Amino acid sequence: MKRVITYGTFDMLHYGHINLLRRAKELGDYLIVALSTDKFNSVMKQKKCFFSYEQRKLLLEAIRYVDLVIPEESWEQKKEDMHLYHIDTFVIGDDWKGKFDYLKDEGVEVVYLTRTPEISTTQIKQDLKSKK
Ligand code: C2G
Repeated sequence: MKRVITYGTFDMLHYGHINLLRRAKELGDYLIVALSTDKFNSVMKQKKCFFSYEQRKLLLEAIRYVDLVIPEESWEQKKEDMHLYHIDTFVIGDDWKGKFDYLKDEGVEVVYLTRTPEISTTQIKQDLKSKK
């Protein structure tokens, strides 16, 4: 049972997120998503979410590729998570390329997947604003 993990905010879920999650699941048998909490988003990522953690969690749990959703509360938890959840592969979009290579030292494979172009939560918000 190959276990894969990814991390993110996943606000205003869109097809870019789904493309990432589908490809992440293709890398193994069990996919864990560490979902940024509201506090982590606002304090550490300076992100203001449209949906709350509970709402974003509900959406992610409805996706066929996702097997478990856990909270992401700090930048530092990844190292421990690799052992706590017996992870084989860490995967994230290539906008983070190189940033998590240190996790290889924990014995996991680190994979950066290409982002889906032209779609982002920020873009959706901007488009909605301009369409008023
Ligand atoms: N993503 C993608 N294509 C897009 C938009 C997002 O592949 N058009 C990917 C991102 O690369 C990321 C995941 O979808 O792997 C979630 O995106 P965000 O919610 O924006 O995640 P981010 O804020 O980058 O959080 O500790 C890591 C951070 O929590 C990552």
